[in-house]
Amino acid sequence: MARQSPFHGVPGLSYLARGGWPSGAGEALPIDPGRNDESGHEPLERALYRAVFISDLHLGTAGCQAAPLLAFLKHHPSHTLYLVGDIIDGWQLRRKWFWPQAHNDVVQKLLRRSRKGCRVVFVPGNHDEFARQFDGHNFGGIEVANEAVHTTADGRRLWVVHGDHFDGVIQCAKWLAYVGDNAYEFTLRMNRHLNSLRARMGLPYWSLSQYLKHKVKSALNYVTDFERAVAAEARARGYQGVVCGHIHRAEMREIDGTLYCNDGDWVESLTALVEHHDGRLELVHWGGAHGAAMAQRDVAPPVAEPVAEEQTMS
Ligand SMILES: [Mn+2]
Repeated sequence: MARQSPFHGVPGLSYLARGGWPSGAGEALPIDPGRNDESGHEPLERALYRAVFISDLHLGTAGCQAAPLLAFLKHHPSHTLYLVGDIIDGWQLRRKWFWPQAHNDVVQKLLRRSRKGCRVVFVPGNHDEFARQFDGHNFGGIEVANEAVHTTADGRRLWVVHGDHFDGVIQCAKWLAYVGDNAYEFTLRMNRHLNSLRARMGLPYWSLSQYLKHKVKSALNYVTDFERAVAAEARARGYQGVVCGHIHRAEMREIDGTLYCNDGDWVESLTALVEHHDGRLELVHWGGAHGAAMAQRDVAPPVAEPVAEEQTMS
């Protein structure tokens, strides 16, 4: 039976094709890329990327940036797509049902991508831990795996895991309370009000911002500890690197000889990790700054700009 291209009819691709589709394929899109599995079986035709990793979409919350995410997915077809946890926010949905059409569109897009031949692997996180009981099962073609191993085109084995298990290891699960620029700016405004009130009450100045700076610093220590702990575990398990999410902080660097990649999130930073066909890994930030992405999402599709290029592995 004839199978269509996995990206047949996806408008974003013709946009990319105009921008210079490799090997002069023009509007003719790849047909049946096949499955890119651990057996080393290479797809017959090329999608734009060998693999794409995204995490922390938090579908089901108002914070989820579904529109830029849909635009990103359109423009980043791949042979394999890893969903590295916190895709659907079961914690929030239990509290309050929030499911706009755009969130449905994301789920539909993921299912459609799988139907059209892209291998989609869902590695559940803590916010969608309900899915962990389905380890090894398959839903609409989407494989559920509590952890996965991705082998890059240049033969490196990367451990793919959400990362929440390391919260316990570093004993600081409350980090989220202290990060986020918006919350920080808000507290700086609060500081002014607080101190004008204190002045009227005859109390001395007390710096909320100093206090919070200290808190932010401990949050940064948390991030570093998290990164080191995850990389050390990957190394102990014999992998050359790790891809995770969870802390909403995109990063790619070597830690003691192990490649640490965090694909970021789709709440604030709008970042993803992509693997090129030669095995080169790259962090992409959709549409530059968050504000720019918000401004552009209803106008022209932004072009993802690389935010970090991988250091050569020793
Ligand atoms: Mn998480």
